Amino acid sequence: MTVERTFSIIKPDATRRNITGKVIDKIESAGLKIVASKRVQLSREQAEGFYAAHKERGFFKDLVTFMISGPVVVQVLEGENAIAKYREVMGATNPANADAGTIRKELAESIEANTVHGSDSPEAAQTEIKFFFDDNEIVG
Ligand code: RTP
Ligand code: MG
Repeated sequence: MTVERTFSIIKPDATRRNITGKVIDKIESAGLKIVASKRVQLSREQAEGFYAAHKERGFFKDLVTFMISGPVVVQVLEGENAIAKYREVMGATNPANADAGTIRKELAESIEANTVHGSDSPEAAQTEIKFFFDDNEIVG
């Protein structure tokens, strides 16, 4: 059994629609434990830094503009195989392709306004957690 931590963002489409609780319910129902959480307004510089790996992609500018369009909730999730498990709970990037029962199938608006972010590897999880949280803000 591998207990891991992953990094989650509840995106501006969810805070705007006041459905962060529905997202959190999906996370907790899957057995993932929220060990850190805060609501923040990202600056353009922060969002560009966070998504630096995507900066050559055609959707980069729109993605950054969307991610700063309102507050987000950043969280650290802990559990067995948390990284892969959360990606499953999230569903496919495009909600049209997401499986039934996933966050994106049930709640997302579009391929861009897709409600949640989750780390896609252990390396990304570590970098992304450090981007937003000090060790003393994470209580396991
Ligand atoms: P995330 O990083 O947010 O967890 O999502 P992901 O791995 O499923 O998707 P990724 O390919 O990493 O893309 C990052 C975010 O960019 C937006 N996106 N827009 N307009 C488009 O074609 C497009 N493609 C991706 C989405 O918000 C996606 O989550
Ligand atoms: Mg990604």
